[in-house]
Amino acid sequence: MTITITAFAASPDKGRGLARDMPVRWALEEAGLPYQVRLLSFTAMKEPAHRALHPFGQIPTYEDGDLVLFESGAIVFHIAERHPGLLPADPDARARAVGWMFAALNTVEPPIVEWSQAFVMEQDKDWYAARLPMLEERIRRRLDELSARLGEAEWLDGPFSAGDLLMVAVLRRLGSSGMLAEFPGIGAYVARGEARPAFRRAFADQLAVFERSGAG
Ligand code: GTB
Repeated sequence: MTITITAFAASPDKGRGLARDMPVRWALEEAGLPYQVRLLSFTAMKEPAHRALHPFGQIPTYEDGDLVLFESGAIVFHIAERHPGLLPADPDARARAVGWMFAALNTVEPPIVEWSQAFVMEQDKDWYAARLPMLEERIRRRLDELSARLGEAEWLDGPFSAGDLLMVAVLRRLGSSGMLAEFPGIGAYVARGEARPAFRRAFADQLAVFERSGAG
C-alpha cells in the first residue's frame, strides 16, 4: 500500500517549502519511499474526515496501511527508524541524532515561530515595534549557540541525520529575515541541506502543487 501524506492545496508560503509537509516529503525522499499526497483546503482540514486523522485539523498526516500519524517530527522519526539513511546504526549515535531532532523542534524552532507569528499577526499592534528586537535577539542567541556547536563540521553529529533534516527545515523559516547571513556557518549548513538531491525533489514536488493551484 502506498504511503499517503496530506498537504495544503494552496500553501500560504507560496511554494517556499516552509509548511510542515516539507520535512515529511524530504524524509520520504531520503528513504527512497514512494508516496502520494492528498491535498486539503483549509475547510477540509477542519472537517470530521480529516480530524479523524489529525485531532487538531492540521497538515501533515501520514497513512501507511492501518497506521495513521500526525506531527511532522513523529512522522520523520517513524520513517527514520524504519529505513536506512536518517539515523545511525550505533545506539549512542542514534540517541544523539534523536536529541538533535528534539533540539530542532523544541529549542531552536519556538523563538522562530514566535517571531514569525508576531510578524503575521501583530504588525498592526502598538507593541510590535518594541517587541520585535527581543524576539529577534532570542533567535540570534540560538543561532550563535548552534553555530558554535556546528563549527566547521558538515552536519551536527557525524553523517547527515534526521536531526539535520529537521534543523535545516526549521532554519529555513528564517530565509527572508536576513538573520542567516549573520551566521555564515549556519547559512552554509542550510545550503548544504538544500543541495541534497532528496531535498530538491521534495521541494520541486511541493512547488509544483503551489504552481498548479493558481494561488501564485
Ligand atoms: N506541530 C505540528 C507538526 O509539526 O506537524 C504543527 C502542524 C502545523 O502547524 N500545521 C500547519 C497547519 O495545518 C501547516 S504548517 N495549519 C492550519 C491550521 O492550523 O488550521 C505551518 C506553516 C504554515 C504556513 C507557513 N508559511 O506560510 O510560511 C509556514 C508554516
